[in-house]
Amino acid sequence: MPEYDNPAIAAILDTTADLLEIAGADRFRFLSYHKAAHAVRAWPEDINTLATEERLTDIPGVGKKLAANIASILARGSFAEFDELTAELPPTLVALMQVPGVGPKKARTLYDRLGVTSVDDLEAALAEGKVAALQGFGDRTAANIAAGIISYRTFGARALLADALPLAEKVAAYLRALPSAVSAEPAGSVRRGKETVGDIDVLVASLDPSAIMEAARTLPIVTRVIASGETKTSVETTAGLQVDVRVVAPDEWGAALQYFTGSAEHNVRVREIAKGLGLKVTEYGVFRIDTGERCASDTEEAVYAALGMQTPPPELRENAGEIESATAGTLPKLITLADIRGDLHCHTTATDGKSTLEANKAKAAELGYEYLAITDHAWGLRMVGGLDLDDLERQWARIDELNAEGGPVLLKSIELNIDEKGEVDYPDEVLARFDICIASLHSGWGQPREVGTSRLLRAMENRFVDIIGHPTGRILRRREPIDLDMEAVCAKAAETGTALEIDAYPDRLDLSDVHLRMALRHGARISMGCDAHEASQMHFMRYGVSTARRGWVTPEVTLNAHPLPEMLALLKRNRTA
Ligand code: DGT
Ligand code: CA
Ligand code: CA
Ligand code: ZN
Repeated sequence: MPEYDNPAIAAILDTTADLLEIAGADRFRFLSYHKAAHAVRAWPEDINTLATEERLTDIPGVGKKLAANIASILARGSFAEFDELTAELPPTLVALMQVPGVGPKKARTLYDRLGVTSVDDLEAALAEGKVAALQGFGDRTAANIAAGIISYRTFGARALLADALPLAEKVAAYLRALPSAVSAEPAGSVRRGKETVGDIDVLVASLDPSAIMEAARTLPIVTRVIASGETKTSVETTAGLQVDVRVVAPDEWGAALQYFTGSAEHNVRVREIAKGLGLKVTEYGVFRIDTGERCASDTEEAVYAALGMQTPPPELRENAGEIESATAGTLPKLITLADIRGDLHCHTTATDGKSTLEANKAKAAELGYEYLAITDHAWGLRMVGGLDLDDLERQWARIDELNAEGGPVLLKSIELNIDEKGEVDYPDEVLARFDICIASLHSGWGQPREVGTSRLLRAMENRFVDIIGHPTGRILRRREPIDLDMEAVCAKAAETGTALEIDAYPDRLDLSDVHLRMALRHGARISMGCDAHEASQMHFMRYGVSTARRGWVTPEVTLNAHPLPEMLALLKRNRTA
């Protein structure tokens, strides 16, 4: 039986939820699987340990029934309800739902009426005009779906970093521990910290390639060997992700790691520069073109040094200026997880969070934080029980008590909702009583760019709005960003002293790397928070840090890389005019 880890279990629970939705199950039933999947993914302990100790129900949202289902997956790869569902509906249908323009109902119709079970089938049906001919579809819907397929092929089929990175680290650790392995590290987009990845690349140094290839084919998480040669093996894993394992000689390690970390664009530019120096860079080393002599290969630092460059952190390797900066010796000192002194975005049971103030504080203490901003939803978001004044007084009183006990300081904060006009909840005299206010858009998809932009600009003019939360509202693989003039947003943020957030929740990572660089260029400050709806989700900060690094973010510009008094002094509300 192949081994399942937390993301692999979460993937099956998500598939179950999607199949239930396609099957027309009621909302609570399929949402309960999505919620459990989220929680399993975020849970810091290994699912197998929990199962062995019969503690699966420790995970929030996992009751007796779900616990039994998870135990069944661990034992035999499936569970009764999943078997029933997949007897009726092929599990590949869930990929259809990820195509923008195709929801659960359309997926069902496409399957029932046209026998479409995959994105490839869908593409064929579109080409034959069968989709447009379906009742309730028509030419416009068909064109919309065709556009959706292009977007799906570019983004939708990719995995979240938070699912891929732990798996990549596990595979690397497993291979590194082999007696025949000298070293093993994740490479590719995972090493670059990209928010979504196509596949996982792991590089191994060894003098016994066949032993490494054998180990790669028999990794405990393998469900299928896609291809296996002398130096490269590709396998499919229980999480559905492809893993490519490559093996190189130990003295080629640096050159191979440089090559397979990519990005392809970075490598192309590196090779151009090398050529100008009379050098040739391959996955085997840096060579002099005239004599063929190898000048560097064993470490990445040696490879870049041979080209007269500093070694760019992997997150920067996108040919977006890092090569010029590395050549000039001016690479920035990027933020690291160790720089983070607190988390500026989390929810509690007072609104739609699953953990109490106490549990969140305990987690902040465990992570070594100095402070934690409690940012439940404000009144305007009534659908999630947004807080009224009485609720706030109650929460503040409890925060005072908890702060009196020492440990990480809980900050009285809120996630305000930016309304259609750009106004936020509560009158100024209430807003003035918070330590920090985040304000976020929770609506506006499909609005003209000017409307969304002016809502954000207006919100930033409010002197009590310290931070704009998840500025574009994107949900990776599910929801496009709100159309905004980000140059104007970043300029306004800098002008008003409003920080822009990196929401570190794995499917948000919003601001993105590109927008972060824009924000920095305008001189805006950055704030980081996990948007945890469960205390364990505060572990997501590492993905926010990856994104920050990809955006060239330094600790200086990051609010929560500063000690509490300095951080507070940097807030808009505390600026002296
Ligand atoms: P992904 O998997 O789509 O998220 O992105 P990567 O960057 O991990 O791409 P992948 O897995 O195809 O290849 C890993 C790295 O290996 C890539 O970043 C650069 C290098 N590489 C692989 N094949 C090629 C190639 O044909 N040309 C170039 N220039 N580089 C390649
Ligand atoms: Ca890859
Ligand atoms: Ca690959
Ligand atoms: Zn939030």
